[in-house]
Amino acid sequence: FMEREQEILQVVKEKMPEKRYIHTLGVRDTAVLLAKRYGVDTDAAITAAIIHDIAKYADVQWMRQVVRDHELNPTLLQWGSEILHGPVGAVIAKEQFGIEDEDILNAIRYHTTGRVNMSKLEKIIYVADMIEPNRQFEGVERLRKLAEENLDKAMKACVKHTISFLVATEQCIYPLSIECYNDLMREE
Ligand code: DGI
Ligand code: FE
Ligand code: FE
Repeated sequence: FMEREQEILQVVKEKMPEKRYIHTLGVRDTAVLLAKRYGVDTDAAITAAIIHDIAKYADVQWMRQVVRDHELNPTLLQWGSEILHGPVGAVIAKEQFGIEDEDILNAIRYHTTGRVNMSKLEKIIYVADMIEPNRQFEGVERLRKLAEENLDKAMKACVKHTISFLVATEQCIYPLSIECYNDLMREE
């Protein structure tokens, strides 16, 4: 598996600036820690983590074509690369790397927005993406601490942070992000 990981990382590295690649390695390392902590397969966590941002710097027109060709949700066509890179990344994972595991594909697909009824792996990738060591924002330490204690509480706090950030910066909120937030707030 480690050889496969290095092969994928080599491809991933070429698709992004150095800084994003360092972020990718940070997400991998954090995802491994969380996977061990919460009893999730570490190879699955590594695979999802190293591929999650592969489409981040892809051309938006090309990503829109992927959405059409693969008949992904047509509402995606109204959104930019922030929302497109997850779903398109999952297509690349399947087509280019032959990943068939639906849980891994979902973790990549929903890593930006989250969704209703997320698996443990999906939550781990969402949370690891936000708290990996290179992330610096007000409140990240609290999220890191929560992630060590309780995955669901950490997920809830991370989604709350994302929604608050989007409101504060007057950005549109993708419907799945709102559904994810509602799902988490309804739980307990
Ligand atoms: O790709 P990363 O920067 O590692 O992180 P990400 O994929 O979680 O998020 C990318 C950006 O997308 C980040 O600035 C937050 C933003 N985002 C998350 N949910 C939404 C969103 N942007 C919009 N417009 N709407 C959302 O629902
Ligand atoms: Fe991302
Ligand atoms: Fe990321």
